[in-house]
Amino acid sequence: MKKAFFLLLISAIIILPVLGQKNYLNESKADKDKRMEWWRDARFGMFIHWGLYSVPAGEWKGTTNHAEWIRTTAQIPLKEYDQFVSRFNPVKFNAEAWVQMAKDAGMKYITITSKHHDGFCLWDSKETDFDVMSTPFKRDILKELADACRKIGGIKLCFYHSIMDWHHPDYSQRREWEKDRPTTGTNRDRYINYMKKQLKELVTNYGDIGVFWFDGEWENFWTHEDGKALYNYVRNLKPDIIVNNRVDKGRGGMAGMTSDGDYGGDFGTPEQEIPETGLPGVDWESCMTMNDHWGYNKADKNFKSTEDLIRKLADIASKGGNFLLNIGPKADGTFPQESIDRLKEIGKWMKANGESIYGTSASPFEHINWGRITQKQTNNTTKLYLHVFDWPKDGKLQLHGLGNDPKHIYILADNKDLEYAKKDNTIDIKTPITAPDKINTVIVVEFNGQPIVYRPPLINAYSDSFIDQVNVSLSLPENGGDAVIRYTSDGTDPVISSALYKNEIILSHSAIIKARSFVKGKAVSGIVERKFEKAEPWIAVDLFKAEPGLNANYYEGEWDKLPDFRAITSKESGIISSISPGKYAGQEKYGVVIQGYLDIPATAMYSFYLNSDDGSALYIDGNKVIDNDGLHGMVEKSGTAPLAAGFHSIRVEFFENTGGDDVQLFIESEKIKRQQVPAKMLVH
Ligand code: H79
Repeated sequence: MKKAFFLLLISAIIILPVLGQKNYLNESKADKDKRMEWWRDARFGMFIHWGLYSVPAGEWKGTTNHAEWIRTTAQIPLKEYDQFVSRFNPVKFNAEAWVQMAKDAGMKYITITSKHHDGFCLWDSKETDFDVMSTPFKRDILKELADACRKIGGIKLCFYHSIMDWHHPDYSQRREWEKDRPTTGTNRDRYINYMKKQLKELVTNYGDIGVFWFDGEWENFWTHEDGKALYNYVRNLKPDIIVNNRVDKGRGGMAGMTSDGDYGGDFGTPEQEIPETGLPGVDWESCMTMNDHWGYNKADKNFKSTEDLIRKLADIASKGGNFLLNIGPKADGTFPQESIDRLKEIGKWMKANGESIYGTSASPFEHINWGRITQKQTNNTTKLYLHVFDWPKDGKLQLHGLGNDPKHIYILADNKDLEYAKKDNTIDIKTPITAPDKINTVIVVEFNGQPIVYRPPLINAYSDSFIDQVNVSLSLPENGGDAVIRYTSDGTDPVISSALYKNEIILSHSAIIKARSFVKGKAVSGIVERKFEKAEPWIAVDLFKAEPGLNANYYEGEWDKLPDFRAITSKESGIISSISPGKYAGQEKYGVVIQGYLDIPATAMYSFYLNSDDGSALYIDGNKVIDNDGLHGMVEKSGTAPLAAGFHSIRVEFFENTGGDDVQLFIESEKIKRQQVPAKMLVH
């Protein structure tokens, strides 16, 4: 004992100072809160996707649906792609103008691509010539932005840095179609070192960097161990830096939140989507394009309206998240005019209403039908900010479920007081007949102390359908005051004489649970309900012989939805060990039908998640479980199936038109953590 302790002590004394490396993966909540403070207050940032790909502007040999992925989506050989280096000359680039536009829009940080997947570096890097100094422009873009941020003030500079790299030879994973880049002699440690040295340049030479925003972590090249190590590496370089969850392997698809487990990363990264609800205590940032591409695409005029963007910002803030809104600058160094216009309009709204966004936290209310709510506490008062999207036509806005009285209600933009009356638990606010702001008028409801908010209870259960029985628990949301829960299971509305909830409800028959909060014998919330259905498990089949893998049949053709594959002759077939595009990966205009059996370990309700770009469908035992058809980017759809233990026939149909191509299937049950359907479950 003593000896072991002594050895431990000695090694700690010797090794720790030598390496000087601290483990930040078990940081205390207090330390993290301190580090995240500026970021949580900021709520709104600008994403910038800029690089060589702005030169082709989305067009390659007549196809126009490309952007920052163009090298892969148009399958451009490296030698040809490298020629953009001599054509990158953004003479109109003006760092101060960019920073000023972000600031005037009400944004608090800029996250720019120091390096995207193509591997091109926007700064003067000692580690590579594939950087801006090799272009005719020869100016360190990140340096100029860093200087501009310092000069103008109020904007933190952050870097997006791709782990995946389609240029560096030692990033040894290749695109399927890339036959001219052999991987012999590659060395993954050398690549990781390259990345580390570059990250060191970025934190050392560009002022006070706020965030490292990693991406491209999903390929097999990158491991969970790599993720944890890189997280610690950059935290050791700059202890107060904030790092997104894509540094490690914990993110769940495009929904972007980190799965349970010991993963590195400080915030979740939903991409092109806004979560249904926020999660208490979880930091996240939705990143989104203004049109349909991240990098500049000259043909893409599908810009979201200013109304949509302002409401998305309020929606995100009302759920406790940040909004990272993207700009794809042009090859001449200017922003697209459509983006400039929208930034200006958002800025106008933010100037009058920013207080309802910055430093706010998630709404204490459930769904509100006229808009969203954010809140902020200062000293002894709490302000609720009502973001009214749908202005009341009858001059009366209602807020339900309040246990105490406000002290003051007014319109944020002009400080105009509004009259109100409170009866039972509802406030009626007298509103002008026309909306002061057609997009989003913010009304402030101010309280001494905190508002008491009575919300409907939560109905918690693993899933809505079950095989033998389901355990249902009811709970009150936070700050529910002195409310109790009453419920019914016979379809009637809960009243004061309905059952008082005490213990978990165990259902063994189909039923509708309805629940409601009560205070002092009076209903104080709306009613929530959830329907639970008992299902018969689909019976398993006997297999005489089961070989590993599934049969894949490959088809060629151009479709915009799944064709009737049974009516077409397949070009090729083979066995694959996962649901994937198989040997056609990276190609265009093809379809794959994957068939065989799922070896289900135990009788249970299973959830499936089918991700694909473009369309796909999942059939189990001949039933269509998921329809994810149509032309689209990576989209996830889900479905459930009650399955008896044993073999079940599975069929996945998938097609790819142009652009990115992928198909993946995830499985989950009460007992099995969400995961890609493992090879051991797939047989034929
Ligand atoms: O930089 C922009 C895009 O170029 C980049 N992220 C934003 C911020 C991006 N890279 N890839 N994609 C977007 C789409 C990739 C989706 C997938 Fe996956 C990768 C599908 C399957 C692997 C991630 C991991 C989503 C599902 C599993």
